[in-house]
Amino acid sequence: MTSGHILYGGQLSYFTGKARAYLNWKGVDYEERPATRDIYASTIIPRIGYPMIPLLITPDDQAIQDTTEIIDHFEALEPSPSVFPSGPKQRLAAHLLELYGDEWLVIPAMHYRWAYNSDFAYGEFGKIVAPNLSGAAQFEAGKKAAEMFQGAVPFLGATPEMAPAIEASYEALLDELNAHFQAHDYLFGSRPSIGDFGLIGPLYAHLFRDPASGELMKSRAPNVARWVSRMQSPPAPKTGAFLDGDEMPETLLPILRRMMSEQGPCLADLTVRLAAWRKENPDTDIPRMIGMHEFTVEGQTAQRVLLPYTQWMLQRALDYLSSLTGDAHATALEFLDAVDGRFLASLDTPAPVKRANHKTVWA
Ligand SMILES: N[C@@H](CCC(=O)N[C@@H](CS)C(=O)NCC(=O)O)C(=O)O
Repeated sequence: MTSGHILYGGQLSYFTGKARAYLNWKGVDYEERPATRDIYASTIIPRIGYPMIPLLITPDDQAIQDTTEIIDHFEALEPSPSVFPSGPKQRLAAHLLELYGDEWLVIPAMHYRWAYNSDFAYGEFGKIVAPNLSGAAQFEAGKKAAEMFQGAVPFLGATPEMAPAIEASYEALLDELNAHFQAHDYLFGSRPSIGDFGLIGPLYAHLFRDPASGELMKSRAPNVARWVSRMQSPPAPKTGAFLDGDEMPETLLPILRRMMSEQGPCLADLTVRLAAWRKENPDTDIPRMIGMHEFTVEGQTAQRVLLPYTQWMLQRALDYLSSLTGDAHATALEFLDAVDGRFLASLDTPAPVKRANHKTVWA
């Protein structure tokens, strides 16, 4: 693997945790550097046009923002060992769990960070944005920088009214994951998949490293905490195998059912709302968000943002599903039936999107 990559990010960041876990497992030679205020101004904004981390700079000076695109980049350079399982059930489930980790578990991640760990988070933001300050001045700089993230929390659906439902769902998810990681090192055996990398985003920086959340995880779900450590510092990079025969561990089924019952209706609604938005706004660039819609967790309903980017990640799973034929397709449908996800097989995306130049654009 080529040397000399730079990853700009931070320990406190959801998506840096995902990229770091992947780069460490894939054996990429890289150096992680903090995304300080100066780096945002000198590198991140000039290279991609907006403030977002992590940003990977390759030795030939390509800038890649977006963890899925970073992973695709290295998987194309070195296809084996792959983080994409080859069995249809495992691969489809892996794509879906990336979508769940990236685009849905942001709800408990943000809730727990800002409800229980805000002082820790301000301090951590301070260390990154103002490394030359110290004490109260650094804390205040961190608090200021954190306001943008904190301001987004209600839009993501993590409102005080939703807190009991979010916590009930997350605690049940921890129990389900704990049962799974009792028997398996990773989601599909002894090798991490794209699904593991999706889940590590929320489950590392926010739900493991933030102290109050880490205590909850370690006491309630120690096998999950061990998986998080294994993901961040893989004991044996580039090794391991997916379970033989496209086996789908029974312990993953409740997790996928939870995803389908919570995120599923929002995914279906997004495809409809995005198509309607395009009709009303022909020839317009796709904005980051196109409105709000209802979501329900544990019987509690609130509103959250509609993000076109989410459809891009959904399309990756749907495109994979529609590439399957014959027995492989039938097997994938049986798997979807088993997790109450059959609706995905007939889900249309009338306004498909793709990624180009760090943006989500019409396909
Ligand atoms: N889909 C992107 C998401 C990256 C992302 O949301 N990064 C956060 C930090 S973990 C950020 O910089 N957010 C700034 C913002 O949302 O404006 C990826 O996979 O890299």
